[in-house]
Amino acid sequence: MSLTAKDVADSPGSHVVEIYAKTFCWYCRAARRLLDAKGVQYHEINLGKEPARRVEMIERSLAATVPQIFIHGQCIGGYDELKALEEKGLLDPMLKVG
Ligand SMILES: N[C@@H](CCC(=O)N[C@@H](CS)C(=O)NCC(=O)O)C(=O)O
Repeated sequence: MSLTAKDVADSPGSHVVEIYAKTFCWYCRAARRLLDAKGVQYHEINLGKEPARRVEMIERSLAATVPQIFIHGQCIGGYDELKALEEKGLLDPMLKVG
């Protein structure tokens, strides 16, 4: 099986913000809402549509709950951690680091 350009573009670590999520998940919705309110773009991996990528999420985050959020390829945790970073004023600096 050969990789498409989309496969490469969507490969792990290729977006500044990545979220592994499910459609019917309160914490996923809250995370999207926080990022949307800040105007932050993110790449979402919907495990409902791509269930095989759950293994990838667990390997990268060492966690099995959704959402799992990555910034510059580094796992920051779920919604609670995202919200805590925002409340401490640490999220914006993390998003800017190249
Ligand atoms: N503290 C976590 C809670 C995440 C959580 O409990 N997510 C639920 C879905 S809303 C979950 O993953 N449940 C297990 C599953 O769906 O496999 C966070 O802030 O993200």
